[in-house]
Amino acid sequence: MIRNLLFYILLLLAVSGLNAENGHQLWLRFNKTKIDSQIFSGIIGDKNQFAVNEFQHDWNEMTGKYLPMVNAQTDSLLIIGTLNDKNIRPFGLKNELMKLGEDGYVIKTIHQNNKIVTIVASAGESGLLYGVFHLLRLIQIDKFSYNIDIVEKPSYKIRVLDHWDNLDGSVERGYAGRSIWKWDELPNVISPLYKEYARANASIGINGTVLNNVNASPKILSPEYLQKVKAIADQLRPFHIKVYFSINFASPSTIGGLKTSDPLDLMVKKWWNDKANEIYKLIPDFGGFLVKASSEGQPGPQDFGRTHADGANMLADALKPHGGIVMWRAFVYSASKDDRAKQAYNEFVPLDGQFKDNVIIQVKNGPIDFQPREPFSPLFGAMKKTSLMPEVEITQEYLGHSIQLVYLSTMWEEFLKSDTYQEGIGSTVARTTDGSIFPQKYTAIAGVANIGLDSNWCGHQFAQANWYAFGRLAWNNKLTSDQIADEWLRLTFSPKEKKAASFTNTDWEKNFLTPVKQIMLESREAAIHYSMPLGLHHIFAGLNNTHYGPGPWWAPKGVRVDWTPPYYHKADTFGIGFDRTHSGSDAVSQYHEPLCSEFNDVNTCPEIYLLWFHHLPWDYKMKDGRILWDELCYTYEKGLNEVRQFQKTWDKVEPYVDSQRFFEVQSKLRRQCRDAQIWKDGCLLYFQQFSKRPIPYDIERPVHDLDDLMKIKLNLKDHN
Ligand code: BDP
Repeated sequence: MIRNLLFYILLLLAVSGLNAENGHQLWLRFNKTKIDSQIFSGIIGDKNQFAVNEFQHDWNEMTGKYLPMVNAQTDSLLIIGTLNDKNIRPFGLKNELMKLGEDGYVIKTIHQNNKIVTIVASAGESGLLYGVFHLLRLIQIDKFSYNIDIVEKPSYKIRVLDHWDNLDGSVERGYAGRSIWKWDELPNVISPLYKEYARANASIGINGTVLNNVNASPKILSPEYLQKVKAIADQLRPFHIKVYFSINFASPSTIGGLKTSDPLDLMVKKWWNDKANEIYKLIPDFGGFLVKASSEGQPGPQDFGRTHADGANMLADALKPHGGIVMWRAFVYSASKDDRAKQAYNEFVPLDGQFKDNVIIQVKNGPIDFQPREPFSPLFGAMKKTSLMPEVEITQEYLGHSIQLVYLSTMWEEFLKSDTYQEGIGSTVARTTDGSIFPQKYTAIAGVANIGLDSNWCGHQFAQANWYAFGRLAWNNKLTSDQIADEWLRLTFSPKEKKAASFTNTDWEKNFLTPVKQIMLESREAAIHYSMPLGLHHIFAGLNNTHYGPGPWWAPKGVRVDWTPPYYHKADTFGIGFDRTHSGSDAVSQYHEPLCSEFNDVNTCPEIYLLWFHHLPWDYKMKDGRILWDELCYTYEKGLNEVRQFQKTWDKVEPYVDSQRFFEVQSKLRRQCRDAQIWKDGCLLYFQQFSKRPIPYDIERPVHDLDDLMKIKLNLKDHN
């Protein structure tokens, strides 16, 4: 009996050992990357320096030993230090490093008297850590050489993850399990995850964390919770990550005992000033507040007849003496008759120039709400005397949760490179926000985190790539999605890890890297094809407000119209699409020329935005000669086929991936295919009621009935 038990325990251990590759190490898989330990023979650096220790730790994982600390030159020496370090000073880098700022760094190899010296140097401690991670990355992916000359400076000064985590442990729009912040246990119990999280972020240059949901509980400002925040801040600080939190604008009255939260009230101002003092006493490097106010039912200055500027400036004044900032969100819209896409611009542009210099307006990439594809928000470049920061959504609220493989870097790249024309050709969103065009005291970018307690952090192995890509683009907004995917795949599925004897690096690149990278690069476009092609947007099922499956039909009586899909697609017997031209809602006028005319004219409007800006007849002739209805059908079909192709491609890479991650991704792709079919069938059968045209006969017939689909509630629980 006992023997049997032992046998089963051993078997279980063996099996779990074989399958233990859960992806928890993210892209930091040093212990799995065996490298040539001859690259360096010794290191000069301060033993107490955090970056030096990080290097030694990871080097040890890769080679099995620490690099010997030496005093004098050896054959291939590594020197790590800041500009004031006596070992760095002789290289005469001071001016260069000063220009790169605290976070910037250089990595150079210098050939001196037959010796090779590699240096990692920076003006600040943070830059040194980023430089070390960059060097490690190069070593990990075999891109290190003795002819290296790297100079890096981040595109944005502030690079934050916004956690939509609630204080009860749930995560709004989170698909990777519960919150990693264990509020109940804090400050007494410190989860080891906090440090792991901080290290992962530092490795890609993220330097800020907003701990809680923008729909904020006032409780975060209570003395009890401030102690918890302090405990987290203490864990993140060594990794140069500042803590921020979202505040509830009504806090002075809800927890402060005041009669009002009017931003112009003297008692209210005093309350916030006192609160800021209390916070900074505990957390001297506290980053500041993120504020969702007068938006989707959240309290705000408009409750008291005040403007966004009044509200933001009052908080900015409280934080200013401590060096803190206010990230004030422009995600505002009401149930008014006006087109939702126009409202943020209309509210904020008139306030340009009225905000204090430590306020940054946080603007979502598109004018509606993180849809699979939107044109950029016209606010970018339009507020010339106010700092703006882009907000993108890493968590896949509208792009398949953690069920679907959708690589978002291509979406952000498209957005950052969009030309606003506001200050002439080349006024891209990136350049209007990173200080290249407007003199901004602070530059920043935010991504809504996709992190939770799931063992792989993000719910889907490939969702890790979105966290990675956000960090890399925040660091360098000129990187391409191809470069980022390449880097991430090499780090995360290193060829060194599996069956090393049975395939060469070239095999791996040909049979794994190339096809899988292609899946990643095509995945967002495929998701658009099978869900909301040609400029369609927000046609999700309203059921439980999940934003997962299709629901172009969803419009129950009594629900605000701008929360129902027909408001957005406007399908009728004439045609489909939202008329935002001069003769419609005139949203086009919010774009600078030549975009305004280009979007307004159906002949020049890019087809990817066609139904975003135009309501067109079903038989409208597309550029390829098809009528609009047919084009819609072919595009949905194309999207479904693309996912099927992803499935086939993934199945072929099995020899190159550990079994756990292989099967996890495989089963999620299977589900993605089923759901893409539901999107295709649901949307085509529904829109067909208006178009009254056949689905072109060379297209695969729908396999579902519309009636069934209208009742279906995709069982998200299975995969979340
Ligand atoms: C929407 C989400 C909602 C958020 C809101 C926001 O559905 O959960 O609270 O954005 O950004 O996309 O404030």
